[in-house]
Amino acid sequence: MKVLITGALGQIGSELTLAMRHRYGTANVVCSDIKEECPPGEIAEGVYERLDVMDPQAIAAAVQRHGVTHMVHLAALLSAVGEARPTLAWEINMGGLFNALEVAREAKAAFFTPSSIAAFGPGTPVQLTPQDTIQRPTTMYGVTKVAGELLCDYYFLKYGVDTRGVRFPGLISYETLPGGGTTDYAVHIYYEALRQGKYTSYIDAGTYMDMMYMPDAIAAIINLMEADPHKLTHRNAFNVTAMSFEPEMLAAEIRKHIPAFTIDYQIDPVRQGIANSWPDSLDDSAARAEWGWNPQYDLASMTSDMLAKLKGKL
Ligand code: AKB
Repeated sequence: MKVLITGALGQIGSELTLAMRHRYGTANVVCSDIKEECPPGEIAEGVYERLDVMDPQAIAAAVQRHGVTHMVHLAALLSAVGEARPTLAWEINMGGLFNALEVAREAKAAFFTPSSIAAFGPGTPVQLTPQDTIQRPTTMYGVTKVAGELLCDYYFLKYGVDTRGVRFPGLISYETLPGGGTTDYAVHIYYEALRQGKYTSYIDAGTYMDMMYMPDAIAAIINLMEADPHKLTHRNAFNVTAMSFEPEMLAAEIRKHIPAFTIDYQIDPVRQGIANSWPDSLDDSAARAEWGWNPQYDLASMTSDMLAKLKGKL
């Protein structure tokens, strides 16, 4: 197994690279990103390729050079940045995905790329959103995620590329900050709780979204990639979730560790509008049945761990 991860210096990739190197061997996981240099640290101990996913020849050359058998395509713009720069979001999210899929087809490489809760829209059932349901998102990010799911299915059905994906909720982690998503508040709140003892949320009280702690997200990617293909009825992409909460619930959980913590609100209409268009909670029973999805962290255990880890870091 030789894995190439694109966008590997981002929030997911920086942790996935290390987890995969631990599991498959440092020499077997190529970290790639658009950044010129890999920042110093543990991730720099393995192979680094500077790779622009808009350059198909460069992706193909890297895949050939390293004898890649599995690709994890993470390079993408998130929802809030996507609304600010929709043309760029379309170009990178769809153009980059198409380029990467073409390389996977030529190289006969297995392929994982994440979708998102953003693949749903206002017409989707809000509670326990089913695996197979209406997908009419109203954000450019969401449009690229639905189109991406369809494109991955197409490459599987037409060319036999082993494409797999999950619809990630908001991901919470302490290693690398998320960049430009709607759910980012649920990461920033922990930093500000420790730094300032208070947080001003751009997402309103009462706005529920699905969330997940990064160790579960990493396990989801690895477990789905390793799953027996004969057991997969679905492929692109599985609903996965670990918890659903709104800002007041998160603040109350933080208060169990930092009793003086306070939250107030200054709503960002763009990100609030995006959040309002997404489900409150997903039904992830297909992932549980087909490849054994079973998240380990809930809001309480995630909050204890986040605060402990971040305290050390800050
Ligand atoms: C975002 O908020 O854009 C992402 C996502 C849910 O895909 N975290």
